[in-house]
This record gives sequence, C-alpha cells and structure tokens, in this order.
Amino acid sequence: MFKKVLIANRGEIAVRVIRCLRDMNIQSVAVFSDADRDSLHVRWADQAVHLPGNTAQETYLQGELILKAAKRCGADAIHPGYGFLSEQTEFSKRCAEEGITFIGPNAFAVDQMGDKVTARAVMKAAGVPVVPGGEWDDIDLGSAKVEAKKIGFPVMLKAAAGGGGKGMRLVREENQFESAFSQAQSEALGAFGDSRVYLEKYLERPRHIEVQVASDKLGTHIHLGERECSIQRRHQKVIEEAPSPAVNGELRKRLGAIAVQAAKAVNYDSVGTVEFLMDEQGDVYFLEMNTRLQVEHPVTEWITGLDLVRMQIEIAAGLPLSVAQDDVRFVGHSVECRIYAEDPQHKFRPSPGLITFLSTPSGPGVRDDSGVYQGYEVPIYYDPMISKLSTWGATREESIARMIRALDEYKIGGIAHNVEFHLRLLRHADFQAGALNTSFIDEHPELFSTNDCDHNEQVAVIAAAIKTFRDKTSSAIAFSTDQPATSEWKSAARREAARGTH
Ligand code: MV4
Repeated sequence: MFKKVLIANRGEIAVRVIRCLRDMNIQSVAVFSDADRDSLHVRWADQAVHLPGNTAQETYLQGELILKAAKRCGADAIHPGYGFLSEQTEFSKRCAEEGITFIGPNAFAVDQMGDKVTARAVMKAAGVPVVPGGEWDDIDLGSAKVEAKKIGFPVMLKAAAGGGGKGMRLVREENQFESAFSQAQSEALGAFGDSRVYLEKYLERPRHIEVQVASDKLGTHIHLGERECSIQRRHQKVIEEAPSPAVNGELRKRLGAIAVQAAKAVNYDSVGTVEFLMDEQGDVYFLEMNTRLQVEHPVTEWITGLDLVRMQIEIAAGLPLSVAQDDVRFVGHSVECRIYAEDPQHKFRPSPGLITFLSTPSGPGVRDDSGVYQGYEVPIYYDPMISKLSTWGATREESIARMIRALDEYKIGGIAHNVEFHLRLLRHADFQAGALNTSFIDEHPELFSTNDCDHNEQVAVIAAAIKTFRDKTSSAIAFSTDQPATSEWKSAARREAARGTH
C-alpha cells in the first residue's frame, strides 16, 4: 500500500480524500494556492505545499509543479479528486514516467471515453444502447441533413471533444439545420480545437440516471447501482439520490449489466460512472462515461456501505476488488444536496466572502462533506460549492424528511447560499412524488417565489419577538422614571438594599 499520497485538489473533495487516507494510515500531502492558504484541506493534511498564484490555471492545473511537489515530499501516489487534472491523460502519463501512481483509470480508457464519438462507437460495438444518431470525421452539409431527416427532428448537435453540456445545439426544424450545423462545427473548433460534431435524436425532458462502476486491474468489473441526477441547473447538479425512483430491481440489473459491459469495453480499472438518459417511455440510452470519482459518490456510499475513495486507492495499488457483485447490497435511500455560496434570487450569482457564522447539521443519517468553517472566506477563484449535505433513510420518504430536518438545522451567516432553495425543492409535491426530469427547475418558477409561508412565518416570529422585547423593557422603564432601562435583577437588588435586608 502507498505510504504517502498527494491530493491535487482543494475544498471538500480534498478533505474527503484526506479523511480516507487517515482511515488507511497513509500520510497526506495537500497543495494550495495563495487564496487557499487558510483552507480546510491544508489544515487537515499532514503536509502542505504552496503553489504560487490564485487561478486554477496557475495552481491546481500545473501538473509539472504538482509532480515536483510529490517527488520532493516523497509521495508515492497522487489523488486528483474531480475536475482539475482528474481526466487529463497527459498528466497521468507524466505521473507514470516519474514513478508516481495516478489514483485513477488508465490513460487509454480516459481518452476513449473523452472523445464522445469514439465512446459512442466503442459502446455501439459492445452492444450498449446509444441514442439514435450518427457520427462523422468529416461530412458535408447535404449528407448530414439527410442523416438528420432519417433520425427525425428535433435533433441535437454535439461536439466530439465536448461533454458535460459544452458545445451542444438543439435543432428543432429542418430549415434551421444548415446554419446550426456550420455554427456547431466552427464553435467546436474554437472551443476544443476539433471541429468534429455528431448528431443525436433529441430526447424531450429525459431523466439523467448514472451507474457507478468499480473495476480492478485484474479484470473484474462490478456495478454499485444507479444515482438519479435529474435535478440540475445549467449542467450543474443540484440534488442527487440513490436509488432512482424510476428504476426497479429488474431495470437496475439491466442497467448494471450494461454499465459493466461499457467498463469492460475500455478495460476500465478504477471507479467510474456510466451516464444514461431515460426518455419519457422509460427507454435508456448510453450518454457518456465519467472516468473519475464523482461529486455525488456519497449517496452510493450510503446505500452500499462502501467507501468509494478507499476502493479507488486499493485498486490503484493493484489490489483485487474487496467486494464481489453478489456481496453488494442496496439498503435504504439517500439524498444529497449541494450547498453553494450563490444567490438563487439573483440568477444564482456566486456569493464569495467571509462566513461569519456556521452551524452545521448532524444526527441520525446525516453527513456533511464540507470544505469550510466559521471564519473562513470563500474565495472568488473557484467553484462556489461549499459542502455536500447527504442523508440516509430506510425509505425515500425518510431520507427526504431527514434532509428537510438537516437543512432546517443548517445556519450560514455572511454569504448568500441555496439552503432555502433546497427546502423548496424537497417540499415540492412533484419532487416528493419522484416526478423528476432534467427540466424540473426551469419548469417550476414557483421555486423562486419568496412570498411563501416560510417567509410569512419568519415575519410573524420576528414581530412576536419585538412585541415581547417591548413589553419587557417597558416594565423595566416603569421602575426608574427617566433613568435608562435597568435590568429587573438589578432593580430588585436595589429595592432589597434600600429596605436594609440581606
Ligand atoms: C441530450 C439531451 C437530450 N437528447 N442528448 C446535457 C449534458 C450532456 N452530458 C448531455 N446533455 C443532454 N444530452 C440528447 N440526445 C439532453 C441533455 C441535457 C441534460 C442531460 C443530463 C442532465 C441534464 C441535462 C440538461 C439539459 C440537457
């Protein structure tokens, strides 16, 4: 096993990895930017190395500086977390050259899945259902239009080098196709240096369902069930849950088998996620594979009792998977809310700044993966996610009830945040009914109204407090005519003293 691991990341995920390393008796090395000098991951790590600068580009994306730090500290492995260098094969290859283990999948698998056209082709060949569509290296407009007509409008144009919602374009009608196609090509070239685009049948209001897989370096592949991630905003997930309310035992087996097929097809050898879209008929299609640990991994940990970071580290060290498919049991239900320092009332604009007060929830079935503390200043330079609150319950109803209780307990002062917004989502009848799709937030503007009972209740409580305060102070004033108000204790003590008793 590794002796010392460097975490090439920041915030809650760096803290999450450090906690696991402590559980495993492995030394940890943090790296930090100027803005992250006082961050939690720096405090928790056994060692920390400064990377000068503030932006991600200057710091957490500087592969060579990070490798140098790892070598200097004697780290034998690097954990990339998510984002930053986690899916950059140039970096993982450099780690190998320097004799440092990259805790993640092999570069071949990452590259195959990183190119969305290749991924589609590999998945098709492996018998995995993909969205009806087509992909080309170089195609003229006329032929592309013929293909689009065959698929049937609306269609979606996507950049081969894109993913995660970048470089997508919806084409509703045939007469818009030509301009959309050339625009998509030039946009793709500008954004990714690669003009290749592909075409898919556009699915209306799909659900986003993803399957967690784990594969070791000995060729064993298992799945750990699905997560429902349909509650998103601008391709940022907001709430995730496991299991999906739209997946029964039979579909879970089928999705799991497909995800394992996908992992096998690219010789996957780490923890990873196979994303699917489910249409309104309940049909599922492969979308993309994420070749990293994901933000929402805690909900899978809750229902399986497994530690996904530990699995990832053990796999990277060459150990066989610690569980067989038949040992994996799904118990109960879990929900996760991403707590962001952003203002839902103002188009979710980021709200960095000093956290003047913080009181976080706990108790039965509650977990808070946080990267902040009271007195911490949320920097302007990075993603404004400050914590992930997750709950477990025996049923979906229980995990939601616990989440509502936990959100009620969550008190954050000094910055705008989305705790109230989460409460409105969780209390929404359609959410509680499990009637979810990727347009949920856009199609429910009432989630943004401030004139709800929550607000009125707060006004009533504040009014009652003011009245009580006034009643008390006015009786105190009655004792001492034109003197300033004196406490009733002091007044009582003075009266007693005047009477000469003890
Ligand atoms: C789609 C789609 C509908 N039809 N593809 C968005 C993120 C990227 N990974 C793929 N995305 C979509 N692809 C077809 N053929 C709708 C989306 C989509 C979406 C997908 C998952 C979660 C949220 C989404 C929000 C808007 C659009």
